[in-house]
Amino acid sequence: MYGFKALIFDVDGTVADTERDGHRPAFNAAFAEVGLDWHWDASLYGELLAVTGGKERIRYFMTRAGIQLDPDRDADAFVADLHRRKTAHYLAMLGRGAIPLRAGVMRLWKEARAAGTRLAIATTTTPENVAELLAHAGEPNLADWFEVIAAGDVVPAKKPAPDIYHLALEQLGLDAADCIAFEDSDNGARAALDAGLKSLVITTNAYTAGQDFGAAPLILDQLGEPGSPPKVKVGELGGSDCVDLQVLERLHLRVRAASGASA
Ligand code: XBP
Ligand code: MG
Repeated sequence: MYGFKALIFDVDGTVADTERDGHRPAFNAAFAEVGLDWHWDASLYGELLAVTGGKERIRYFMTRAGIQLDPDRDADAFVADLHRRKTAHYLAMLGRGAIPLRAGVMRLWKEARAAGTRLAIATTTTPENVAELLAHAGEPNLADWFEVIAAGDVVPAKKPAPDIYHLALEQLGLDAADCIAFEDSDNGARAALDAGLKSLVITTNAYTAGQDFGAAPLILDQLGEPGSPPKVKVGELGGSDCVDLQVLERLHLRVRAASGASA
């Protein structure tokens, strides 16, 4: 039996490396589809990731590029249409199985499930994107493993606001102190920490490796697999060679001890 009750996973950049080779080409395909000469290369996209949410990112790009629509054009409708088209391209890519899960994710989910640990998702992307990613991850009915999937426009404010984590905790009926969160970005880390999720594991990726993750107690380049350990930046694996439930138990106990809570 473990001291924590649930694991809450971010999706983009954490569960799968979706941004550079998934969302970005899908945005570009949507721009081309409507005859826009916009193109987000990998480096520009890295800058645009400062803003979470696909619609919000399109607006941010337009502001940065000084792009103004004809005054008689409905900007919300324009952005919503572009985002709908982008989502269609992204779903098609997922449907082709183009984006695998990151190393260690499926293993840890299986370990958690076998141990009776509850699983949840808290992400900025749309619920359809989550469903399609899970549907092509190689396990039948994988989405059913998750008691809660909190995703997309269901909350007033997106990460770094803690709203989506508050919603996931509320739907789990759990306190933040009883959960461990998994994130990849500075925006995500702030959202989790501001929701009280101090037991936070960061797995960085090419876009987030240099970011500031605040008080996150465990920062690595991946979750790792037995025999293929992750690079640990902050924290320790304490004898395990990948992030497993024993590592999470030690992390959780350390965090609870540090916050003066009894084990
Ligand atoms: C990261 C995001 C998302 C995606 C694009 O989500 O900021 O907006 O970049 O997805 P996460 P949408 O919280 O999982 O890291 O276009 O569906 O918003
Ligand atoms: Mg993320």
